[in-house]
Amino acid sequence: MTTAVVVVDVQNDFCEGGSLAVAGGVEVARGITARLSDGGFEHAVATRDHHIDPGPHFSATPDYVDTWPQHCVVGTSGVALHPDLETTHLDAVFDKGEYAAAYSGFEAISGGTPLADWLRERGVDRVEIMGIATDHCVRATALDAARLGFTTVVRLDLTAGVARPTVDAALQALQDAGIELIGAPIVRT
Ligand code: VGL
Repeated sequence: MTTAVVVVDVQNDFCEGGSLAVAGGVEVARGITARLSDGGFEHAVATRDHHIDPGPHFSATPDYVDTWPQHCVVGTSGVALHPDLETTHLDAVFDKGEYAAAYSGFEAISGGTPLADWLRERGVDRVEIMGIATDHCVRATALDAARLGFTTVVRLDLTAGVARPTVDAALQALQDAGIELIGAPIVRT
C-alpha cells in the first residue's frame, strides 16, 4: 500500500493559548512531530482551517458544537501551523473554509488541487489521520477518506477532542465506518 499521513488542523488557535484552544493540542503537535520522524509512509500532508468570512460558523455566543469563537482567521497568527509541529516532512498544506464551515480535510485545496486528487495522483491508497479536533475535523476527514475508498487509520492517540459526548459519538461513527482506530484520544474537558 502507499500511505500518506494526514495531519489535521494542528494550528495555533486550536492549541493552548489559541482562540479556540483544545486541551492537549500542544501535546498532539509534539507527538505528531515524533510520528513524522519515525517514517513508514510515502507522503505527509497537513490541512488548515483558513477562514475569511465563514458566516454562522463564527458566533459571539458559540455553542462549541456547531458555532465557534473566531479562529484561524487568514492574516492572523492563529491560522499558522503550531511551531511544535515539525514541517520538514510535509509535502503540501491544504486550506479549507474561507467562506463556510469546512470540517473535512477533503474540502481543502493546495495550489488549486483538492486533497483527494493530490493523493490519487501519487497512488496513495491508505491514509493515517491525526490532529485536532477528534470530534470535529479529524472525524469528518476520516469519514470522508473511508467514503472515498482510502484504507483509513485514525491515530486517536495523536488527537485531542473538544468534549466527551462529541468524542464518544465520533468514535462510534468512525468504528461504524470500518475505520481502524489506534489508541485513545486526549479529552480533558
Ligand atoms: C474544528 C471546531 C471548529 C476542528 C474546526 O479543526 O476540529 N473544530 N472548527
